[in-house]
Amino acid sequence: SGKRVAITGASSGIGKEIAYDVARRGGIPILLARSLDVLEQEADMIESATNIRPFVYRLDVSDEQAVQTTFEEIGNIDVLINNAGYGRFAPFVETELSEVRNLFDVNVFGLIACTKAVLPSMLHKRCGQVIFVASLASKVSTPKASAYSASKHAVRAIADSLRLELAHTGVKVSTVNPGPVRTNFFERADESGSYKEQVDRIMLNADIVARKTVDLIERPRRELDLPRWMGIAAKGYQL
Ligand code: NJP
Repeated sequence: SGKRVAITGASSGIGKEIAYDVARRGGIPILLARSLDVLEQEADMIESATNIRPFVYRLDVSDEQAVQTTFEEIGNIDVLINNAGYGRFAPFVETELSEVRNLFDVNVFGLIACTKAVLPSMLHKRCGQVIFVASLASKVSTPKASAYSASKHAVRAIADSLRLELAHTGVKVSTVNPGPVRTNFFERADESGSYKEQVDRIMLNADIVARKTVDLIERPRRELDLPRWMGIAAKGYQL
């Protein structure tokens, strides 16, 4: 389709699979993450698999200044996929406030900054799309996940508000809420391994989540829960 699709958190997991899928469908992926070397290798692999050369930029989404300058450098973007994020599953009393702040800096303020950076030109063109990778945790809270769940509730709220605000502007807003997905996410989020063990049976593969996310570019929808029964199932989980 030739659309220029910027993907944050493109160096691993869901974001990496999204990048492949965008290129396979003829779009031009713009890969963003902190690990530049990983992104460069990934771009080579995507190019040899699809003949499409992705663009690559190092970006820490929690660095407001860097977000601004990086998106200025990138220029025109048709779709922004706000995917960068991480989780920390730990008892509330054992979680330092600084950890909560850091999590919000990435999961919430990071995507606000990225979205602010791309919206003016999309509004000017009266065309564009912002896709938020939130989580089932934006709807269902589980124990030992207060900060993560709050951050994802915030993401969904931002997307819902923005969608209403941008109605009739030509800019579309979509939210994806995946259940547990087989990625590196749990290495950082769940050091005890207990959550991963519980959800292992029902984990989705990242390529499926990516495919459904990229489908939203061709057929925009407001919100997508993956899979749809997960919302009910997740209520039973104890960490
Ligand atoms: O995780 P992982 P996923 N600035 O760890 C990047 C949500 N989700 O693919 O910077 C910029 O494989 C990091 O890159 P790097 C989840 O909350 C997941 O599963 O190089 N980028 C890497 O590319 C998240 O929003 C599950 O370290 C930063 C990527 O983020 C999204 O899906 C379930 C960054 C993380 O890749 C992708 O996570 C669910 C920063 N400061 C929602 N910090 C699940 N896996 O079960 C990290 O409901 N990144």
